[in-house]
Amino acid sequence: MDRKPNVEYGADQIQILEGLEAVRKRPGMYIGTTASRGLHHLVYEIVDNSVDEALAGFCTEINVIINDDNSVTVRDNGRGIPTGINKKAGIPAVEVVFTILHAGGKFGGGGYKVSGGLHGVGASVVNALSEWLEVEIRQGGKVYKQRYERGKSCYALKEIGTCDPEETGTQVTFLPDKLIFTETTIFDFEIIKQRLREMAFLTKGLKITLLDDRTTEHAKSIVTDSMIEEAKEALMGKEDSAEELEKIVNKDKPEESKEEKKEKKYVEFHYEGGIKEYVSYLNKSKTALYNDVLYFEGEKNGVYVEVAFQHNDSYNESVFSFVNNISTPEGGTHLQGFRNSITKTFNDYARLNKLLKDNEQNLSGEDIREGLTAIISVKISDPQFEGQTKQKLGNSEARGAVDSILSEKLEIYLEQNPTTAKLICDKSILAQRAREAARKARDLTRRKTALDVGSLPGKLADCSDKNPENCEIYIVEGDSAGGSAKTARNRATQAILPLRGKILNVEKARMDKIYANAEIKAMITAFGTGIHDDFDISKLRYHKIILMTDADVDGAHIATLLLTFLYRFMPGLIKEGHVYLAQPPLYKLEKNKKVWYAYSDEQLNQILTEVGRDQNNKIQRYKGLGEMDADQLWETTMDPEHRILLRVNMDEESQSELDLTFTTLMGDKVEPRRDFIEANAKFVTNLDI
Ligand code: TSJ
Repeated sequence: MDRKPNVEYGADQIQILEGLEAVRKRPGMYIGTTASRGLHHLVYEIVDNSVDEALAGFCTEINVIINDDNSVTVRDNGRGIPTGINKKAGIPAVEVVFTILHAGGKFGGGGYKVSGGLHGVGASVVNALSEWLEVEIRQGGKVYKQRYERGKSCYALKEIGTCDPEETGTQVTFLPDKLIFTETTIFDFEIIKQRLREMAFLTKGLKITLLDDRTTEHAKSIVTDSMIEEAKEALMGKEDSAEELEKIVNKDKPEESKEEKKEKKYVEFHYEGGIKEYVSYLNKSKTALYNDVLYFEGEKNGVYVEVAFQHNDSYNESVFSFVNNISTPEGGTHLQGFRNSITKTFNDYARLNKLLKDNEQNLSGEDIREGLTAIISVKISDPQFEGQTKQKLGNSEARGAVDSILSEKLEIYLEQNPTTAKLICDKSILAQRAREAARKARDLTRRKTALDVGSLPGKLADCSDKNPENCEIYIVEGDSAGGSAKTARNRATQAILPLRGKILNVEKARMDKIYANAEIKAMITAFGTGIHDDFDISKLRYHKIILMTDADVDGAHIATLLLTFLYRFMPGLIKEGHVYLAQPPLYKLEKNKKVWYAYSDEQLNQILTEVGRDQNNKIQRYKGLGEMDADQLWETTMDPEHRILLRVNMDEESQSELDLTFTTLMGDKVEPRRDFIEANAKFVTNLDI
């Protein structure tokens, strides 16, 4: 096989290479980041093309495979990327797709293109950022192939065989370039799985499969600076190469953990009901208010609209909007259209049917959306994204299209289903009353706080530094641990807020009760940002919010309750990476007047291997923070020089999956919760040492 790069470049090719060289020079401009998130974007970028083919009506199945060498294969049964010569470029259309920037989907077709946000930059970007990429096309009974290395074609598109003329499609395999993705080139099955599930829900009828074909797993090790220093010392004079360092860092690990055989994994997503099934999926751990998931679709002014929703008996709004299969966490015109429509339609219905009396106030949108799970999905040929993160739809025609299609069809539905209509109206009226009570409670606390100056919570031991960037607040479970933490802390930069007793589960409480809760009030005033629509991150008083709970099941539960509160009331704190979990040690080991702390069972074993498993080893298992004195707490958990913090992040997870995480963990139904906890020890996070 001819694998040496094609070296005879014409003027066009030189331009092409300059284009792709620009991508390799500034990958962040094209995929946002070269960390894990950007790596996974490569997969979505390729899959989006196959989804476009499905939306155009020519593809019914997409297969994604993570191969053992960490390359990824995406295959579809569409028409196959056109192989004929593109007149303008003078090369096959498929080569245009892979070598010319922004050439994706500019020819032929019709229908709606998936392009916007960080997606839609095209297959050429993936090609430029891959060590190698191979494309295989089945078309007209022939199989075509081309290979590229770091964006450069290795040979012209060639026929490599024949096939059944009925059998058509495109297959792309690529290996992300380690020179670009320096942080990691290892794909995460769960991350890809979630996005593919979302894609399948949003494209009804399309079957998407994912196979993790990797069987070797190179155990991830956490290598600290001190380990590297030790390794360097041990090397003493030998060549200081990365390889040598790695050998030394790995040498003390038990043999079997270096390379582990792992199971292949496979999932299939195929939803004939599309977003209607999406809503059922999101409500599976909740109690639905009625059996139906309402579903409406239609097209107006070039906007294809789909809406599905169902109420549950919780108090949270879980509404997710998409444009061309891309999540719009900041909403936009399509979401406005949805909100206008349901507010107007339910008020009209309630008035007409005397569920709201003439002297009663209109229901607010918020009242109607209490306990609502909804998906709004629009497809539009020229989406305009606005806002700082370009995640907000701007096209004004989408507002009108969603509003009028939904209003017209929802009105008819309500007339034909009076039982469901009444259940929704009754719940909204209850929400209206609770909102009124909450407003009164809130006004009361406002008035009270207006009286005492500064009005920070009494239990808060604040820090003296006034620059929030330098400041951290420890939220500590229990008064006794709170006391040790107050003694141990650095008073200049570390504030301590001890919390007593059980934290209110905000998933199960209405606003009036939440506002009356002392612990929650204390956190809100201490942080300074306000909540919900009033949230203002510029008012944040501490750039690190550190949850410090016992290293046991109860501690984990309390941390989860706190995270749920933060997620529902101040998601911006998590999004912006201000929330951390402290990691208290599990064990203390003493020998010959030296002390080690271990943060996991594996680490304890590792230390024991190092120091020898002698009789006189003194091992203490910490059951709670309270067992440590102030010095120990400082040394192990609070000293910025030595502590381990886990940063809580939410950017790699889809919004709806995160919502599901919290409702599953904190909701009423026991079964899904148990399944979930067994399946995932997740939430978190990356290490911030
Ligand atoms: F672009 C790509 F390489 F990323 C890619 C494209 C990757 C994969 C896995 C699939 C595809 C792809 C493209 N699947 N199907 C298509 N279809 C077309 O490119 C196509 C085919 C026919 C016509 C036509 O008008 O006849 C138009 C298009 C856009």
